[in-house]
Amino acid sequence: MSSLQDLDKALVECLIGELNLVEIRDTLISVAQAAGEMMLNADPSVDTSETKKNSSDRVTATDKAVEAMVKACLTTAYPDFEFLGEESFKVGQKLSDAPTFVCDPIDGTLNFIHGFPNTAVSLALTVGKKPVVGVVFNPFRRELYTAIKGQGAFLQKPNGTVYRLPIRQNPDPLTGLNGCLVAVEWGSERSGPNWDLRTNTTRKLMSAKSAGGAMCHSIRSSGSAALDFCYVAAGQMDLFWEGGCWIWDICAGWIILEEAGGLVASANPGGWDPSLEGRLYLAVRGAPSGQKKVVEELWSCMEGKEFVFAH
Ligand code: LIP
Repeated sequence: MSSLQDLDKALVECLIGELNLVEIRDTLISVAQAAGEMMLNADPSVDTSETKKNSSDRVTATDKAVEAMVKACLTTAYPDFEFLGEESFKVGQKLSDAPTFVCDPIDGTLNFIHGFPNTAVSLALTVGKKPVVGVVFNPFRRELYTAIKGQGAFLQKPNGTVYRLPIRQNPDPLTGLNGCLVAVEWGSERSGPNWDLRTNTTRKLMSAKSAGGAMCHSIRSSGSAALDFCYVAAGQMDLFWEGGCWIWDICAGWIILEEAGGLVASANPGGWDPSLEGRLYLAVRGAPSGQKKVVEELWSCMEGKEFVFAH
């Protein structure tokens, strides 16, 4: 690493050191719980939701109201921090090195609209373009995932029991995709080369080895990238692969996964150091061995093709 990069790293570490990350986490938890109440008190429906890019890319008034509440609370409590949210995002907006709150007010909006209880508010803090605090709260299941850089990742269940993640503190090795439960999400882009890559790769993941496939145990699509990252962090899923979702979907889940011993590679082959804003994510659970093996095996299922997305 060059001396300039060392300097940047030292500056970022110094900046992080000046922040009270426990206080920030606790603030994000309080705000997430307030967001959860708004979600539980809402009465969403397909008819009252609006479309974005197409009929499967939807937003509700609750998404917008939750983000407005989150932004008001956090910019009041931390006026010098920046804010990046799904519903107020401007095309071309980029993370700076400054402390920045990253907000997905309702991750799994389609689930929210249809009443499928796999929906969460996802809140994170980044410094130097890296996540340092993450909070993901599913109010329908009352499950709260949290992490602070260097201080571990945790799941609080509805009865108040708190588990350090992964739930099994001595996870099994990863021996190959044929022993894995893989989360994939489908996005809203349903034609073109990205769609073909998504469907062809998923078919290959599921197909028998005799047909050239990976014969994974199965795939799951929960509808929320934020919760998929948390399920991988908990060790309940082995991998999560998606290209096309956004920084707000995964930022909190990213630090929760890292603090649970997991790693994030790119959804495209060969990317071992993906950026938060790259829209290309392959999350792998913590394991004593085999993480890189299953990453490379999944990449081989893409048969030399790659996702291409605008930023
Ligand atoms: C969703 C993501 C999911 C993706 C969906 C959607 P939203 O986020 O969590 O991974 O496949 O298209 O973007 O829009 O519900 O916040």
